[in-house]
Amino acid sequence: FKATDFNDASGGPLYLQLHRRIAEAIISGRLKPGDSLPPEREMAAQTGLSRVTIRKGIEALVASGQLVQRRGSGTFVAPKVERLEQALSLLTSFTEDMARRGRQVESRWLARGLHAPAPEEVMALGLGAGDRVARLERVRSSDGVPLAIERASLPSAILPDPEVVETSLYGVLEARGLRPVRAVQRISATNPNAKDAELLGVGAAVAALRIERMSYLGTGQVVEFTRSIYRGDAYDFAVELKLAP
Ligand code: 16G
Repeated sequence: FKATDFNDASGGPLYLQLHRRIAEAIISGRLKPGDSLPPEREMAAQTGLSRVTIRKGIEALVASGQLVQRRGSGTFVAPKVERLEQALSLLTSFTEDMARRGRQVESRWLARGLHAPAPEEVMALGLGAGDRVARLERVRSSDGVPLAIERASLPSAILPDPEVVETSLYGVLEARGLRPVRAVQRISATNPNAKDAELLGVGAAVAALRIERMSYLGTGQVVEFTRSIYRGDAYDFAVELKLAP
């Protein structure tokens, strides 16, 4: 961009002109997924716009997910994510889903430990007085792209040692004969909050899916109560429907 790109008089507010220019460059492919934008002060020098105007012009593109900002390393054109089709009728784990697609799994731990349960967890897990809860909170990525944030709560009777879970929770449960065999899931539309948007590397104005899963052993005992935020631009959930009886 150069100073002559921006017209004070007729083109509307300068930050919107910048916003439009960047959006056009992304659509036309002149800026490609993963490309970095020059630092704010460099853009200001190139365009003659103030740093405040530059920041404002970029802000809305970050909120809409077209640009991503990584603390300390700058502003980038959002990487293109490949959409994944996820069957809704099978009780699988994230690790299994990705392995089936031949993809690598990475988990970034946000929290993993035993806690006194919150009222919501007591109710969901049917905990007794004095029972503890194992909490596993992680950003789940595949091939370097964050796809979901999962916050799982399990009765400590099921998982007394949450720190043993390194990669697959269902893997650990399976080895102990505690793999859930049934689950109920609820999916609803949401926008991620600012913190979750940053963890997922998306803008806070993008669409996301909130998924709650309650899973059970064959005996009916609750195994997990998991609340997740899945990226709306990365997932298609698909299910086969049958004629109602
Ligand atoms: C899935 C489940 C989650 C479960 C996790 C275990 C949803 C929508 N999905 O992602 O409830 O805790 O698998 O995965 O909640 P893991 O065995 O790879 O740790």
